[in-house]
Parts: sequence; C-alpha cells; structure tokens
Amino acid sequence: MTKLALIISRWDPDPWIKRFAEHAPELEVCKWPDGDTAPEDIDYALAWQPPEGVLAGFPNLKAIFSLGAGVDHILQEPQLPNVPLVRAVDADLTMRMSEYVCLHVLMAHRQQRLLDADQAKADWTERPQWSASAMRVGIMGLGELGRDAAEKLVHLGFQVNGWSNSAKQIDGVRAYAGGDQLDAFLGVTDILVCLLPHTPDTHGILNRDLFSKLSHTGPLGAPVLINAGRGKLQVEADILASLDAGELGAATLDVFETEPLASDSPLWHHARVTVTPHNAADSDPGALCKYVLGQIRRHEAGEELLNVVNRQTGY
Ligand code: NDP
Ligand code: OXD
Repeated sequence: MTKLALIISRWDPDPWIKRFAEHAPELEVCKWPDGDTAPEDIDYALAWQPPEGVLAGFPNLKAIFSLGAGVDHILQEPQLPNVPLVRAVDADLTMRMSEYVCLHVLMAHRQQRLLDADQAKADWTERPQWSASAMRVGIMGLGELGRDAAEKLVHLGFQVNGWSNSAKQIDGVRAYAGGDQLDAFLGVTDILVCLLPHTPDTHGILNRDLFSKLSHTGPLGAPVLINAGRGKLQVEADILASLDAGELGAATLDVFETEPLASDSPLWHHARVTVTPHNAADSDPGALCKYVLGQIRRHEAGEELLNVVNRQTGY
C-alpha cells in the first residue's frame, strides 16, 4: 500500500487525515511522527513547516508536497531529499487570495478605515470618493495568485499593472518584467499588492527605498502597501518609518518577518496598519486532499507531476 506521511506544524492535522480516509482508501496516511511505520516505508510526504531533519529521514521518498502555495518553509531544510517538490495550486486557494486582495484594495480605495474611525467618534464627515478607474493597483508577482487577482481587479474597474520575472500578457493589465522595469512599475502604483514568493532574490524587497519609488500623486495622496506574499519580503522597521514619514499612507499585512506577530509589535496598534494573521488564503483540506491525491495517482501511473518547484529559482 502507498504510504503518505503528514508532517504538519501549527495546523491541526486531523481534518486532513479525515479527508484522505474519505477520498483515498488505497492510501495509508500516517501522522508523523508515527511509532508504527518505518521511515523507509514512506513514499510521499505532505508538509507544512516540517521540523528540520524529518524529510531527510525518509530514504525512499518519491515526492514532497507542500500544503501551501509557498515552498520557502520546505526549501529551508538543509538536507532536503533530491525528489520533486510540488506546491499547492488550486482554484479554491486562488479564489480565497483574490477575495483577500479585492477586499483590501477596496478597503483602501473606499477609505473604509477612516470611515470606521469616524463612526467610532459619531463623526458624519463626507469624504471624497473616486472611481476605481482613478486608482492604479500594482501587483508584484503575476503567478497563479497574482494573475487571478489582477483579472478580478480589472473587472472591478481598477487600472491594473503587474510585475514579474518574465513578461506576461493578461487582458487589461499592463505587465512589467524584471529588475530593469521595476522602477517604472513602482512609479505608476498607488496601491501595491505583493504576491511574490520568498526567495533569495525577493528577500527584503519591500523596503524604504522601494516605497520611496511608489507614486505619491494618486488620489489617496500616499501609496498603500498590501503584502500577502511572505513576511520575509518586508522590512517591518522600514514600513513603520515610511508610514511615519508619509512615504506610505497605509499598510495591510497578512504575513510577518516572525510569525505569529509578537504581541508587543507596534504594527498591532498603528492607526494606519491592518494586521491579519496569515489567513489571506487558507488551504482547504477537502480541496487540497483531492489535489494531492490526483498528483499521487498521476505519479504512480508514470505520468509527470504538475507544479513542481524549480530548485534553482526557489518557487
Ligand atoms: P507562483 O510561483 O505561481 O508565482 C510567483 C510569481 O512571482 C511569478 O509571477 C514570478 O514571476 C514572480 N517572481 C518570483 N520571483 C521574482 C523576482 N525575483 N522578480 C520578479 N518576479 C518574481 O506563486 P503563487 O502565485 O501561487 O503564490 C505566490 C506566493 O503567495 C507564494 O509563494 C506564497 O508565499 C504566497 N501565499 C500566501 C498565502 C497567504 O495566505 N498569505 C497563501 C498562498 C500563497 P514569473 O511568472 O516570471 O516566474
Ligand atoms: C501558502 C500559505 O503558501 O498559506 O499557501 O501561506
């Protein structure tokens, strides 16, 4: 029988075990560490933030699946087995991220945080309103998640630009590519949405120098940052300094340099920062179990695995 080790830190593994039992009676799923199964019997691993050394302990592994779209939590393993690493790509996950992006772009565009503060003071202030077409949203990362969010923002009427490594063609989106075009992209961005993976190339990319290059002539007066990619893309001291200097108008952060965010972080209480607990797009056990099963069945039938990570680029 094919054996899958489930190695999950910080999430409850039980809903995943239950879903696999429902959908794949042919698969033996072991919650790792598992006293009854020998490591050499494990064929596949499904992991979220695996403790160091666990994956290296499976000598006959055929593939590793990430429970999330990001794989930085697995690539940091110093002795990662040399087998295909597959990331999560799933319509349900993509839709959840697009919901998050649209929600927070609209919150910024409609100045909802200011209206909330007015309401708390019973203050009937009529604030100016712009059409979506007056707002330029720039998306860093035009992969599975960035592309879908871009398309949905286009439908809402925003001007949408995007930036990625390689050139892209997306209806209604002006696409910029590579380091040479980054400054041009930033210069036409009022609301910056970051959906990049964390790699050596993107580490700390959301810093004060980058914020200073964003447009300061948009309707909001100062640019807004929305980061749902990874916390290590951002320099939190720079976000705070840029907010205080007026180089950033507001920030919505779903991810943090260290998670969970420390209770004494000034980000929690900053009037122009929205904090969400890394829940922009949760991986749904039902949807993701079907995805992983489909991939295992492909692999067992001798077909190619899909969405295999390029170890060179790190995503
Ligand atoms: P993809 O791999 O599909 O897309 C990544 C995009 O980033 C691509 O467009 C790629 O360019 C671009 N990119 C990567 N490196 C660079 C670089 N150095 N310069 C410019 N562009 C770059 O990933 P997904 O869209 O599926 O996911 C993106 C990230 O979102 C994940 O890695 C994860 O960190 C995060 N995430 C966060 C969640 C949350 O709840 N907060 C949930 C799910 C994911 P190109 O297309 O040219 O290769
Ligand atoms: C992911 C995440 O990478 O939830 O999917 O962060």
